Amino acid sequence: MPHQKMPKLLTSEITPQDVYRQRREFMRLAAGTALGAALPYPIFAGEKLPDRVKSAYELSDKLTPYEDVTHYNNYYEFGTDKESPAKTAGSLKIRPWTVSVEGEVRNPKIWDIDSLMKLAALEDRVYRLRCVEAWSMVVPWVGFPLAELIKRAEPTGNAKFVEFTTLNDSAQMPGVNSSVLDWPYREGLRLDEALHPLTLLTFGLYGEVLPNQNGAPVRLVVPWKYGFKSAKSIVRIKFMEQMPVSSWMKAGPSEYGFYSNVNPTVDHPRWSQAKERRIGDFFKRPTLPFNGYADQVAQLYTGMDLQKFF
Ligand SMILES: Nc1nc2c(c(=O)[nH]1)N[C@H]1C(S)=C(S)[C@@H](COP(=O)(O)O)O[C@H]1N2
Ligand SMILES: [Mo]
Repeated sequence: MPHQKMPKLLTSEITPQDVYRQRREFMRLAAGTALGAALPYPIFAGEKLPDRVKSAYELSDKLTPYEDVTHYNNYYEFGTDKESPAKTAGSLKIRPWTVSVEGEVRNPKIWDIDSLMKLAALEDRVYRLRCVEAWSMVVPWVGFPLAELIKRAEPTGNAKFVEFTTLNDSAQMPGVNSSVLDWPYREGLRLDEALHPLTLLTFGLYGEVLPNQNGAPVRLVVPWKYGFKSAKSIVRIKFMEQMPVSSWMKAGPSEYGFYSNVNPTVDHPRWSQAKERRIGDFFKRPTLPFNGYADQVAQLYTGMDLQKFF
């Protein structure tokens, strides 16, 4: 590509975020020359996350390449096709960012994202992500158990469920002008699911800060449930007595239940859930109950009819 010209930015297009990013880049270069100077905490996509403790959840599955994990996405706030988020999510401003922890808790708190990231030791955790559309990936996420945050919030005896809400800003998210879902994107878990050690509050993947299209600056990963339970770019975590109604339940109550545990024996009304295609594979493989995490999570549902509570 010889002589390809870089588009020149109009002054009006330079956002405070661009200025901030430039200043950080400058600080980083300066810190590199002054031995021992502390580097700014990583916040932008592609920056390396600091040292992480070894995960207790090793998987032997082959990792899905970084390129696929970051260019084949579901993030309807940035369009409904899989290629769109990687192209358009650059408009999401990830600083300043706060996450409000509220509702049925003794310690409600508005967390600044940087303090939240430093709350507990980050871990690398390889998890399967399985979409309801029958494709799956294996992703090395970086985060810490959501339970760490929940403990600090001290849920009251009335807290039975947790609701997660995504940012809803049409200035940054072109997709929310469409009525494909009821915005803001909302998802929910039962409190014991949210407290399960597999449930990850996620800040990165492949050892780096999350790209915007994967849900920067903080998202959920619930590996035994269909991908849509793992809400991206979270601004609110609310503890409730009543079961929250998620955006997908609202969009199609007969198609998307509250639990949404990966279950090869419960079909989506319009297609089978018995098999899945690992991104990059040619042949489909059988889908495993609870996405392969039955040993860890099946006991959360003893006595429940999972055909009814799908
Ligand atoms: N806010 C928000 N979160 C979301 C979605 C979305 O459209 N908006 N899509 C969900 C779906 S359907 C899937 S499969 C996963 C995809 O995550 P990934 O793009 O990081 O692979 O994100 C989930 N979280
Ligand atoms: Mo999905």
